[in-house]
Amino acid sequence: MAQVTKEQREEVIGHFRYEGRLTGDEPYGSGHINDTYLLTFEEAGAGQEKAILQRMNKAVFARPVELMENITGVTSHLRKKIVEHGGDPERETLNVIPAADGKPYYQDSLGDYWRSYKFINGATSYDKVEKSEHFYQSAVAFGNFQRLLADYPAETLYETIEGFHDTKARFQVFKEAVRRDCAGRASRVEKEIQFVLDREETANCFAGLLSRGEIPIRVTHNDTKLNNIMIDDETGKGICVIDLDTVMPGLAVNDFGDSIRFGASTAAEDEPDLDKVSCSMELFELYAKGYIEGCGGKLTKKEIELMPMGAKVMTFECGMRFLTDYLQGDTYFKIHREHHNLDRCRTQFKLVEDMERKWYTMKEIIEKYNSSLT
Ligand code: ADP
Ligand code: GN1
Ligand code: MG
Repeated sequence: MAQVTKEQREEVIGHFRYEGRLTGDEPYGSGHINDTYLLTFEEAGAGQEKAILQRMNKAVFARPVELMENITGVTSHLRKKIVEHGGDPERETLNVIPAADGKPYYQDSLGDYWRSYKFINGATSYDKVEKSEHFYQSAVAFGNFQRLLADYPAETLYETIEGFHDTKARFQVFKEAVRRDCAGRASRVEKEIQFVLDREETANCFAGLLSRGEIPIRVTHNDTKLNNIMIDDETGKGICVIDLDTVMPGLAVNDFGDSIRFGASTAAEDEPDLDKVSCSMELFELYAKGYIEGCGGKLTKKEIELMPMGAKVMTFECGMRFLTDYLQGDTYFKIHREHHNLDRCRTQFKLVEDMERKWYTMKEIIEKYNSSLT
């Protein structure tokens, strides 16, 4: 997508209902998809107010109006439950700031879609586990999110990205990208291509279980990276689940697995030194414990049993997606250096290998929690 210009942002900011004088406007966060800005406003007597402003990526999200309908539906549902439980709905769920015309988005004169959220003060989104307790608290928060949305009418949610975690279909897209080799890069990543081709069974695993009715479709987040949780600076608790673009019907094991892929790794997602990359069994166990607790009995025994598979499938899928994008010339994920997607792909495959090595340890950990449930 074209870069956002200052003029474009000025137009957009003028079309939201903000109070006070704009004193700050800067790029924010480390997401790979949308363009996020932190806005600061000063109001005489009232002090400083902050807001998040985002340009939605229209190449990735083809129907932003439907997407925002999902988000307003889900956040209203969460707000009601948070209030019922005596929580603070200003901090524990995202709050959409409407545009001047009352809509939850604004379409600018270039055709781009924008939305804005109240800024959650006194909380941090972490790109890496700094304290293991944070990771545990993020698990409880994602589990709670699952529990609070268990009675949300899934059939009213739009599929914002078709087949988002259909790993089986993504495997076919990958093979096609190899065949086309439109960026002329396939010959330099033969090893990585073979790594994917050797694991078709992993790619097909959940499609098979779903078709046999062995696992249920639930309302899921589908992008459960640690940096999509706000951790309270004082209490260290996971207070709010953010980045709701991909909330749609999906699999709880994938939500679990995506968190492990990102947060239980001993290195950053794009670490070039693969010796630093492994899957920590301590963090895996901590997250499993927190997620099962947070879900509050909503998961079936089968879903819990499949948690190691969720971790492996999500890590494999993400590595395959990075490699597909690399082969297609880096058109999907934002990159910040040459071969960035290849570095990302390699960390994911290193993690998959490590999980394969530690398979029985992961199974044992999960079995321990599963057998203690009635
Ligand atoms: P992306 O889809 O690009 O990952 P996110 O919605 O996750 O975008 O936002 C990017 C970053 O902006 C987050 O990781 C977080 O640091 C910050 N952020 C997003 N929404 C809020 C909010 N309401 N309050 C405070 N920070 C936020
Ligand atoms: C993207 O938007 P962000 O950075 O939270 C991607 C996820 C990937 C992740 C890898 C809509 O998430 O699916 O797992 O990058 N989101 C979308 O870091 O494709
Ligand atoms: Mg994000």
